[in-house]
Amino acid sequence: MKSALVVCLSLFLGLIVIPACRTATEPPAEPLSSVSVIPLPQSAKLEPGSFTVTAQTAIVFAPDDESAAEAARYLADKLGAAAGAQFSVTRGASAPGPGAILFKKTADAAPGGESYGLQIAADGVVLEAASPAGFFYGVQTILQLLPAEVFSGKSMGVPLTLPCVDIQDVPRLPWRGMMLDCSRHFFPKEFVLKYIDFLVLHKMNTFHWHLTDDQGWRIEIKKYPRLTEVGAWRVDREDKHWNERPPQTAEEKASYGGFYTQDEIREVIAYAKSRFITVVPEIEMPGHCLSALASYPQYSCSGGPFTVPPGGVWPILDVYCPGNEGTFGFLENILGEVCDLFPGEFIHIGGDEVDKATWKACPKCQARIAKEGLKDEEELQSYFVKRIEKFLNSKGKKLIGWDEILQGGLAPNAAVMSWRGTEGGIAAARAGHDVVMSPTSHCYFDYYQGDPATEPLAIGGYLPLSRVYSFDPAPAELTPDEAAHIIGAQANLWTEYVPTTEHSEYMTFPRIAAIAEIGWTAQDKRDWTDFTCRMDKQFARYRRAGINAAESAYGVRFNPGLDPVKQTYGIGLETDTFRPDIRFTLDGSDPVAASPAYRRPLVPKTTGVIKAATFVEGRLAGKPSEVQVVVHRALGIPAALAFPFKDRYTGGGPLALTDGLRGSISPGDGRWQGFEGDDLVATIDLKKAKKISRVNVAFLQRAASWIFLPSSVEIAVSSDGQSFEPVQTLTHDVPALSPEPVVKEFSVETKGRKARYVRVHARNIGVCPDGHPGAGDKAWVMADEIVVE
Ligand code: TNX
Repeated sequence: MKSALVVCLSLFLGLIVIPACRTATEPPAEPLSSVSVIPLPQSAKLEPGSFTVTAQTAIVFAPDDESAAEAARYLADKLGAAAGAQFSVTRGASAPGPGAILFKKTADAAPGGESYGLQIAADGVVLEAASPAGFFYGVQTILQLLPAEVFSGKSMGVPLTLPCVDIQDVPRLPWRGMMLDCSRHFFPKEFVLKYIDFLVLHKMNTFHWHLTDDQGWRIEIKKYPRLTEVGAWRVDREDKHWNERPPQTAEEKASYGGFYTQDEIREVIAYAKSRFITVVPEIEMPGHCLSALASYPQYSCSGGPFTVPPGGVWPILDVYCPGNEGTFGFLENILGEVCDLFPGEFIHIGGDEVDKATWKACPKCQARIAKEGLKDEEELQSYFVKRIEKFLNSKGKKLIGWDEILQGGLAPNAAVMSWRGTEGGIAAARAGHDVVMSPTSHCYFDYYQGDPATEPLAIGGYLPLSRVYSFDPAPAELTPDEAAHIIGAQANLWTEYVPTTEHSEYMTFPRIAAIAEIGWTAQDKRDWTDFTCRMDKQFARYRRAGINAAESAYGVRFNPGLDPVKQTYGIGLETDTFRPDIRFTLDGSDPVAASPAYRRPLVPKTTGVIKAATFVEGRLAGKPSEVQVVVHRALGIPAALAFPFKDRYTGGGPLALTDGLRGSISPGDGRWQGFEGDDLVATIDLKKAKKISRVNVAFLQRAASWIFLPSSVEIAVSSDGQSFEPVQTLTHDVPALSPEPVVKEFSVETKGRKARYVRVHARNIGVCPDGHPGAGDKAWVMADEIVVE
């Protein structure tokens, strides 16, 4: 084999844990879930035998119980489509004979009324519930127990066989949510209805509809027609990057966008309601409202004029003016119509990211602060939210907002949606307020779900399926009473970088399956390996349903590490899928189904590239990934650090600087290790004195992410680890504010000097320089590898 690397397949075990899961031939080491249902039911006992639905199968519900009728008809429709036959739904206290599906009402509802029980036996099916929602969820489970072909919505000639099983099921949390941002990009009503069915597939019950933001107002308000005549439209700059879109000029007409009429909104709400989904509208205030101010500039501090921005706005300075009494009248009239339209308990009022500088300079806002005896602009925001809350409460509604509504004091009855981490949610729960957890770290579906090099452009971040799944919305530090205030878990699809409906499916799937299971299944019943095992069938359902699900979970990650016993170095290859068939190459070619199969960690002998990909039944799944590997003397020797690296950029942990893997131009690729405000001071102990010819370290500069090259890099060597002899100090002449990202190598010839210890001291520039948006904030210094030759 002609290859840049010679790899011996090392014999060690443990670096890669091959998960134990049920296969046809192998009994599981740990009992895994017996049914392939997502979200996983609280208990499911598989029994021998099966039941096959045929055109003769009767669907029966109790005569005095309408609560099952809808769900029974829904099931009949789905089965009818899958069988190419008509199923009749009849009333009856018991099954007319063997072979029926009986919907049976039970008295004992779990709180929330969403529980159900399902018994499938060879002679029939009994679905028990106390509420229409319980029956509906039971039907969803029946559909998942059938072959995936059922999800195609048409007859595919497969037998409709169900395994015999006894399921008792009840959700963990009462708010299982997905948010769709229809402002940054507008999606037609038809897609919103489809999105509701995506929630149905996963037993989710809350659709958070982000209807207004700077870049578009999407809800018809009868009293203020300009909101949709003006605010729903912007100039089309879709050919440019979101953050590089010039504003509308005087000659231009805004023609890109759209909105939902009140009739359309009622249709969406009714559709959702029949599927036990509550629609929570979000009307953003006091910020993220340029589309409204472009329509009615009198409710801003400056009076405008404004246009609807076609792309990114930062900071959020043009906001509603709480010094102006008219602003409250305007917002209350809007919210009045919103309250009349949406029957749900909660109205989301946004509340995030307001830059208070405008209020600081606004005489009306300052007069309000003085008149109301407020301390500062934070309290002015709190005053604003409290007034809006009073109005919503008067309409019988509850206010929910992003965690910034905690600033200056939380409104008395408000619920909090915690997005900037979980801290806001924890504080609110401790103060007795209800909380929906939705932190960026686990719930932001606009983030990359695979290696950015192989993904469509996204806003940034890195949120693969496994990371979503690892989220527990009930933080350990809460007491049981406090934790009872965590009413929900939700994922958010912001759409700055999501221009089409196809792309929003791609970003939503498969991560929606993980957030759904977080909300539904008890924490102690969730298991990642088991989930990936069930995801195999879930992917098949998505394919049958024609959903554009991302295959990023099949993408291969390179995981360098040390064998826990032998402390030898190797590179594990892993995916977010169950028992992947990974194939790799070392010669730079793309892997094919016949390339060598990955079995155990790879031990590179020479510098080169590894490419790897996953195959499912011989077909490439996801995209091939690749990494540059450098083989050198310090490979696999953890560097001792004088200052710790930060969680945000670990580079993979303690071995990052000597793991052989080079980073890309993207700081979020998982290979760069970052130090915030501190210097990078790393010492490597080669264990015995060795001849060293050169030390090479690369640093990343990306001013837009607060990451700068070090001001200097000093390389020193030592024989005892105590007294170090400087070899050379390097500087550079790259301007700190250069707009393009730069990877710069700092290389020192050591001319065969013998040393046991090598020390790299890279001086952080400390703080972001003048002229930078973060001037004065801590700067990052970032390296991927210390190469010792
Ligand atoms: C922050 S999350 C925002 C949104 C952006 C999102 C992008 C939140 C309450 N505000 O306006 O779309 O980040 O990830």
